[in-house]
Amino acid sequence: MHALLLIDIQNDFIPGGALAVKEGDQIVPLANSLQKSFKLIIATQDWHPQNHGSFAANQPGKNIGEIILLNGLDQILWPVHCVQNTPGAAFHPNLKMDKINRIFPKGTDPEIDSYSGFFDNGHKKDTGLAKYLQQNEVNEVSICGLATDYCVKYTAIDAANLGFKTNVIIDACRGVELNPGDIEKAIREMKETGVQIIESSAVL
Ligand code: VGL
Ligand code: ZN
Repeated sequence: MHALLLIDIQNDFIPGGALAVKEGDQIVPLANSLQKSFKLIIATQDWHPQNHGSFAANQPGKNIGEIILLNGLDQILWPVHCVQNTPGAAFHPNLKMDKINRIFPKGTDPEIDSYSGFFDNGHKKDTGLAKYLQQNEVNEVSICGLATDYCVKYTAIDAANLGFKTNVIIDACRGVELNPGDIEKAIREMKETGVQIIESSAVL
């Protein structure tokens, strides 16, 4: 079984949102068309409590973009985003939802961030996604969504390391690019882990 993973296609990552990814909205039509090629479709949802430690607003004297230690792990401080049950955390209104089999929330523990759809950033707790894929006899995953250099990258690297044949549909992803070159670097790191970088035309 080959599953499609839609990563964090949420309002806060779309232009106008709290942590807007440039051209983030442009992937939505592709994410919808891609669904026609898959029988198993999974979405991840960044789903933070208001007091999440990755929010600069919760770290007195610290600014967005600064790196702090959060429970022993380097943590980039982000604007308040994807707070549970707020419009920013909702999926993009044009994202086709009726064929999505399961949604995996992540980033729910205020003490640790979770870029990957599989594990938190310390690899201490898992979301249940790996088990769900195994139960559905998935051996291959194709990944698209937001953001290339964070949640897409970490999800893809975990998938490859878990033994899934892993593809990232790169034209159906957009990145944050906090520093110039971050997207290229993410692509390099994914390739080094055995992730295949493909175009949607190879699937559609
Ligand atoms: C993400 C930063 C913080 C992402 C989530 O979805 O790539 N990036 N939280
Ligand atoms: Zn987040």
